[in-house]
Amino acid sequence: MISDERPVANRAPQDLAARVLAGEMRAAARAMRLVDDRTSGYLDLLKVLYPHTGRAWIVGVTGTPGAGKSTLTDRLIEHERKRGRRVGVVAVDPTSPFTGGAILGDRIRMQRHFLDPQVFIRSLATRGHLGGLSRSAGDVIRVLDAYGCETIFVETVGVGQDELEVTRLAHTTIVVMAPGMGDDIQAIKAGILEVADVFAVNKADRDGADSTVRDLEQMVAQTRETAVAAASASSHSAGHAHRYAREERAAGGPWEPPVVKTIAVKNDNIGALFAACDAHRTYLETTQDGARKREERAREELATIFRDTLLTEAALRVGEQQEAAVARLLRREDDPYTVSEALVRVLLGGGSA
Ligand SMILES: Nc1nc2c(ncn2[C@@H]2O[C@H](COP(=O)(O)OP(=O)(O)OP(=O)(O)O)[C@@H](O)[C@H]2O)c(=O)[nH]1
Ligand SMILES: [Mg+2]
Repeated sequence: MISDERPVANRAPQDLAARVLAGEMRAAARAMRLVDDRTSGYLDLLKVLYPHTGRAWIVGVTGTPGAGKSTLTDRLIEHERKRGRRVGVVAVDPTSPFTGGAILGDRIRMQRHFLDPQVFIRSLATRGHLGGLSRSAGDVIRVLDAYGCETIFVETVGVGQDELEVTRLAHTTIVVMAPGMGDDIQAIKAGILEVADVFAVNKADRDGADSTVRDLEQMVAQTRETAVAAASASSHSAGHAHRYAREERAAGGPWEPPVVKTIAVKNDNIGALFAACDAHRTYLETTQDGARKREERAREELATIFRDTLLTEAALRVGEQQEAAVARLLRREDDPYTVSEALVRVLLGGGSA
């Protein structure tokens, strides 16, 4: 990777962190590169920054390719800037880091914000992250959060498992669809529906927007009915399902993703989209269901970092033995289950592989 800045490895992480916290843009840029490249000292930097994180509202923008995610994000940035907020953007590029195609496209679509010192845009390639995409994206988001970005947009194409995992970093996720994607709705049902907090049916200036809205609303209703039916089946009591539905509503939950029509290119209905996102934020902050989701996020944050730390440590300690075991597997002298258990024992200091 070509770097346009001086190396940072020799800088004390504390100094860099202090400059990030003071709101120095160049320091934030440097910190993000350090974190993404995992240059030595990056963990110390993250440890110093972490206590200053947790204030940003992280909004995921995902959906099918070309649905208008970047154009919409550009409008949402504008909306937040009008409220005087400092904004961060992490654009996860679906293409190869060598073509730079989509990164360039996103830059062009958001370029009017590039000169605004209160908007920080960072692109991440899908591949080439040592601890996985979602770990890298999470670390970059934490730097933006510490730097003082109040709202952070994360744009991903919701196709692969990696990208879906990145979506889990968000507090509120907008799934962007365009009209005439009936088959896509079927295809994404499994993955994207469960991460959607708000649906945007963008390109509402095109035919078929209303029927896409209907399809999505039907899906949301089906999900609700399934939940009610499940509650009813588990209680075996007549009338429980209705009571369940009533109580859930009275308790303010569960959240049902609203469907909002937008025309990003004409800045049409962006306020309504943002109002839906704001309502979701309030829901997260004020309901029990929201508290559960916050807990789930914290659990996943720790699990991602713990898994990565464990694998890094394991590679250091038993990497060679793991390699040696491959030869034994090839000769069929061993099975991978026994080998893995033995490696874990070595790792925990209780034996040899
Ligand atoms: N007609 C119409 N076109 C739109 C609208 N919003 C975006 N577009 C156009 O759709 C094309 C794709 O928009 P992008 O914002 O790049 O879409 P994207 O989802 O970010 O695309 P990828 O990141 O490549 O997946 C561009 O040519 C936009 O100008 C809209 O509301 N109506
Ligand atoms: Mg885009």
